[in-house]
Amino acid sequence: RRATSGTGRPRSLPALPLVGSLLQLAGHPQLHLRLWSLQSRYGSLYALWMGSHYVVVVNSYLHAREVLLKKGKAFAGRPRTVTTDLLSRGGKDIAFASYGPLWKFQRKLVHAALSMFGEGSLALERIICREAASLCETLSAAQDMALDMAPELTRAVTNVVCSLCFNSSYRRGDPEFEAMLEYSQGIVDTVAKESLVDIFPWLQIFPNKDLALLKRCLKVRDQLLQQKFTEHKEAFCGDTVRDLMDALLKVRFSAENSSPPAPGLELTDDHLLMTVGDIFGAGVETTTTVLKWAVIYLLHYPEVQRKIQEEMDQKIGLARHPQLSDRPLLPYLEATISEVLRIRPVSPLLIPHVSLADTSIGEYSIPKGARVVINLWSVHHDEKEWDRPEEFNPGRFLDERGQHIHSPSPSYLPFGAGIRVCLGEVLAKMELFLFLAWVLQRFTLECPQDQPLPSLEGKFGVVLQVQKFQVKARLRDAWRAAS
Ligand code: HEM
Ligand code: PLO
Repeated sequence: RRATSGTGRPRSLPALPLVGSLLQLAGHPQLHLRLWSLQSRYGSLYALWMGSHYVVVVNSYLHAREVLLKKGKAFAGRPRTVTTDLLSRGGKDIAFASYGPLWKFQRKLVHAALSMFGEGSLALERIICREAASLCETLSAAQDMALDMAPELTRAVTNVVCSLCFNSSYRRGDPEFEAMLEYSQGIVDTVAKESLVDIFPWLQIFPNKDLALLKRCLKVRDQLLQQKFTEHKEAFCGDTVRDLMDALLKVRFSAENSSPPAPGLELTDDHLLMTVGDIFGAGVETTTTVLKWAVIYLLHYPEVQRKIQEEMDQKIGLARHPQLSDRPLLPYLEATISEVLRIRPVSPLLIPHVSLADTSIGEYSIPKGARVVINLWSVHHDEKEWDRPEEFNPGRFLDERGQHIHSPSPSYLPFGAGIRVCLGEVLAKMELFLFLAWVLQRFTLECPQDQPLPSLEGKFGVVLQVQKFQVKARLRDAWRAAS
């Protein structure tokens, strides 16, 4: 037996012909929690059948690291499903495209573009601060009223990615922005959540409410993307690259002028549009979700909010705005962000991986073509690794003196790891830091008096969504006095 192959298959949930193990999963809409609790009966690594698909579920960080890092390439595939194929026009994007030369090329291009416009660039910091200022103005205007912060946070985050992708932004009440909010919600509600059509593709021939909603939303998204694409093609002159769309257009034009085209690396219109669509979609939904979770936890733990504000008062004061170079000065805020990403992982099951060859995880052999689901929820709530995992405690990310941030356990992978690691980690962290610092310097966030604290229970889907809630943003006395 070769060293890479294990001794046997992981233990499997009972499975019936055709439906597989669905009886075990039916009636549990919070799939991450169900897969987490099945560990007690089947161990941390087990298998199940989603219809005819063999799925391996990983719940421990050792196995997760083996899949993502040590054997990253062997597990770099993605499954094709009905909903993600619709979203990405058959895997022409990055996130839902399987491993291959074109996927690698798209990742490299986006990575280069993000480093050019974003990470480490003053221009991006200025854009985020502009949006933070506008968010604070909206909160000021709503002084002491119960406010649904979600659309305000979304607009702030959207404008940052909009600047990066399209060199544009939205004003409050802009109808295009309202349309975007609506279609994106529809997509989040219907895509990649192991719904029945994804398990039984033949179901798509029957009328299906979710699928119809997804198609309707994609039509609106496609119009928006197409319009941006047309505008960019018309304005593109080859010299100035203003945004991600220009950067991709430039690669396209230089490929057209070089003959013969590099084999296997032909970036079609669809590839270009789906790539931008991914960055735009991921850029909006992930960061916004984390900000909402952060606000919810600050409402539940006012002492954490107070500590962040004390740290800010001491290190930055009220006479100037927070900036990125303040990150090392504000370890408690950074620790709070880390703790939010642990306790409510945005992507509780990552995106499923697929084994590209016969391989193994731990002592178990895994056949080529297996879907591998990494349960990040389990990894972030493992009692062997985390002291009282359901307790929100930013302090666990700080050293004894509370001066430096550190990762207390290898069981922490909010952005995944390895060759499929998140492309937006640096950008997301810049935004989370600046938005929260700006808001908390000026306001104390409170739960409106007549309302219960917002729910800490997430709603499973392609991102772990929050339930609707309202906030009262009270201008801090210190800020009022200082200004
Ligand atoms: C993939 C987390 C923000 C772009 C992922 C994955 C995770 C993740 C867990 C899947 C890794 C895997 O399947 O193994 C997060 C979190 C974010 C965030 C927690 C915010 C706090 C962003 C942003 C962008 C982005 C802002 C865009 C600029 C992507 C892309 C992929 C990805 C394109 C797919 C990578 C691939 O399949 O090769 N992210 N993400 N993410 N993320 Fe993020
Ligand atoms: C969010 C809704 C958008 O309208 C389309 C979209 C594109 C990329 C997806 C994103 C959605 C959800 C979060 C995803 C992202 C790619 C990587 C990211 C799945 C569906 C994560 C967290 O893995």
